[in-house]
Amino acid sequence: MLRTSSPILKPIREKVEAGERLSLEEGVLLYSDEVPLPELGELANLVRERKNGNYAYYNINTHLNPTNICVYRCTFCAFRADLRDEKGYWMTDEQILARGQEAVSIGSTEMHIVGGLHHQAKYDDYRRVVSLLHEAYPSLHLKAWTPVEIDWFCRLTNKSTRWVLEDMKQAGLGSMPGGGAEIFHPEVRNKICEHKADSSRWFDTHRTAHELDLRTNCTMLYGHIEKAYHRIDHLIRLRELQDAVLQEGWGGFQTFIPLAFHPENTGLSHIPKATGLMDLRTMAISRLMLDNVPHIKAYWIMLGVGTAQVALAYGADDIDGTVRHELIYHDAGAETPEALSVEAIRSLIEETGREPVERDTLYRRVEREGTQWRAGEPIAVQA
Ligand code: V47
Repeated sequence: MLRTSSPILKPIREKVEAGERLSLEEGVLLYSDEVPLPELGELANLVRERKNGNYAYYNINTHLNPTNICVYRCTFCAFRADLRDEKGYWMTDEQILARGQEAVSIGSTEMHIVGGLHHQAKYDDYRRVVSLLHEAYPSLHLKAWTPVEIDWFCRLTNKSTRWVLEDMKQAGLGSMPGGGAEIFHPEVRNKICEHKADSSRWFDTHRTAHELDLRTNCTMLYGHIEKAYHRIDHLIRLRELQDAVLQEGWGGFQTFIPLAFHPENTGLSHIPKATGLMDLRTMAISRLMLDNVPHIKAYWIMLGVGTAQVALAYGADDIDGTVRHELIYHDAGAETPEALSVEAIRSLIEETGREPVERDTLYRRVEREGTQWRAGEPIAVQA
């Protein structure tokens, strides 16, 4: 039973307590200023603790962006570069392998790989990023490419999504991150990233990945030109795909990550960054709407460490990782550190009263001695 009870939330509170699903209208209502944030947080926390108890997960991970050169010009992106830009780069094999070596030497279990769509690179150049790392460092889980890259690879090869995913899996792909989702509703998507993979391509790719036994994440980019309706529509589309893939008996989405837009150095630099209260509200609403996704991540790089800590009481159960070499948010003005030590991440979780649990990408408990580790049992959560 919850402590507080404002009349506007009464019907929603009753549904959440009974484990019933919230509608689009109810989701939009939760964005109203009349809904008190602490009470919303309390409801989201109820669901969070039902699914994940007192655990707060983190991993030891490293990022790799093989290139920032991109044929697309998404208005929200500060990372991309033109072909002849001074800041444009394509990483050499030596640089990629050095990043893998660095990752393994600090005990990383995961490499998060995404990049631009280089005008002149071939499919094999992208495949090679995965195969090089997988062959040299087979214990490193490669969480790579979004449907935007996969769609591009389909065009480069003239092959199907299934072919590309199967081929990447053979090269060493372990799972897919949640990026490229932005906002699915065409009223917004057509304004912020009109050329890249649309919502149906995004969903087809994840569905195919799930069918091929690849787990994936999902995201939502908020705090730009979208309205509450577009956010809730986005969450419901994700919930529907998850229903469908779980129905098939496939693994589906593991984690949802709400991503606050960072305006610096982007085509939308006039838009102020979302406030901490908006971040917490979106975290809580995400937890309440996505009743079939096991984890909600408070990505500390994007939220800032303080808000990420509070988010662990507003629906989030995961804080991402120690992270190294993150560029997408830092190019867009993020003031968070480049990385956190394991001690720092554990102690910031402990300070919130939660129990830190090191997980691998597939949410198995990590058993470790220094930089050597093995995946233990899956961490039990309620589906
Ligand atoms: O798709 C790009 C977003 C995403 C900006 O799966 C921006 O574990 C804010 O998906 N301001 C990529 N956001 C990052 C991503 C992600 C991050 C952490 C963990 C996982 C995971 C996935 O970043 C893009 C886009 O939505 N983005 N530019 C910006 N200026």
